[in-house]
Amino acid sequence: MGLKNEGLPEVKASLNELEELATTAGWEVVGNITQLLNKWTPATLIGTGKVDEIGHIAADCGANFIIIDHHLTGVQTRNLEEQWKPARVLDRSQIIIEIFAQRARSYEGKLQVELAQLLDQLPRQVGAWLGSLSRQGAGTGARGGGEKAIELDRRQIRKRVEIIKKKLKDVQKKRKQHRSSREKNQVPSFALIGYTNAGKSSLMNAMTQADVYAEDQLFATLDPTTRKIYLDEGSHAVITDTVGFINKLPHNLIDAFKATLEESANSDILLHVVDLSNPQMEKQVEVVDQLIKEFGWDDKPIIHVFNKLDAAPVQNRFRVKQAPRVFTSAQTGEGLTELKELMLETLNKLTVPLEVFFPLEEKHLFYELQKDATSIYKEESQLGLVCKAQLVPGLVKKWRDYQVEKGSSDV
Ligand SMILES: Nc1nc2c(ncn2[C@@H]2O[C@H](COP(=O)(O)OP(=O)(O)OP(=O)(O)O)[C@@H](O)[C@H]2O)c(=O)[nH]1
Ligand SMILES: [Mg+2]
Repeated sequence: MGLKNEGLPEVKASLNELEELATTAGWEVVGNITQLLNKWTPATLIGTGKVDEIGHIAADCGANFIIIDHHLTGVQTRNLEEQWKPARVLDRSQIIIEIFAQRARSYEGKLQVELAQLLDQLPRQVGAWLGSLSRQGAGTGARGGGEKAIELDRRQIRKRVEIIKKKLKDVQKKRKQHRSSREKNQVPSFALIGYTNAGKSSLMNAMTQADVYAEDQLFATLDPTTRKIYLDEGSHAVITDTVGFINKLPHNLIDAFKATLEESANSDILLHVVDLSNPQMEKQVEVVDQLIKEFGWDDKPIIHVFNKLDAAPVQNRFRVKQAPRVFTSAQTGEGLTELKELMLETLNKLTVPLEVFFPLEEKHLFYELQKDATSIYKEESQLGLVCKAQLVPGLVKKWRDYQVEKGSSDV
């Protein structure tokens, strides 16, 4: 069920996506209903007439779940479930969290999902309890016991939240160690980000010969994966594939998945992957841009990668305004060379050129410089080796003794 006090096309698109989410969760969608509303009814969100109508339709179809494309408070869920039983009621956030729960494979992923579930449960629980009280018209006498029970539940949830947070901290410490060794070695990093199902994992596979799970389903990826990527002879970098975004991504999930998102936060350059074939392309870009801002990633260089070129109507290319950009197909391989060139070019903007000369007896230093450089070329002569490399500014002084002076031409 979709509802909104905005335009109809937006509501329909969002509802289609909700259907996709339900299918992804493994459910069969038997029907959908849309209502445009100017104001909400506090107890049930939608008006009584509509509540009855949906109740009848759901009973006719034998629906087990009714999903509302809007946030529901605990009271509202409770009240609606009462009216629509035996069907259960979920809202958009809950179905997204449900999918994450089904997908989570790693220890860290599972902890993060459980944390999101608990954080989601806390406020709803109180609301639901208050809702049931007001329906029963319970007096203060009845309240005491219920209040204690709810407080006990809440205390237990909070306790569990603390335990999970601590476990997550331990896992994250290990991950940080990995990352800091990478950072010490100054390996430049890219992060694939973007709307779910845009083709991030497919691009990762196509560019690195990795074998990351890529599937036509929302949130196929939950755990981040990092691989080496060769952009050019003598250059080295890593690329991280991570969880996708969606419109109205639940905040509890964002909070719980902070560590996963940090993998992208720590990368030098973002690759914002967009599904060029999706009719909702602009809206999806907007959602991702908004999250980029919210996470404070907007000071990083961003390359826009318009993927699924093979499946997109030709005119979609003309709708694209973002720069720098590249059009790709992870499926056919089209545009991947251009993408790698653009990645290298962007990387080179973050680094500075260095020209050094190694006399014959110190030729082996080339290999050390290679480790520091994001790209390197060499020319051998009888006297030694001239190397042209790109380095992050901080590493240049290490090679000062070998640096070729500007204007000198005696090597
Ligand atoms: N036609 C076409 N399909 C593609 C292309 N790239 C990816 N796909 C398909 O799009 C679907 C989603 O691809 P993924 O790589 O899993 O997408 P993702 O962005 O990693 O998605 P999440 O991990 O769910 O966020 C899969 O069915 C891919 O086969 C492409 O260039 N062309
Ligand atoms: Mg993926």
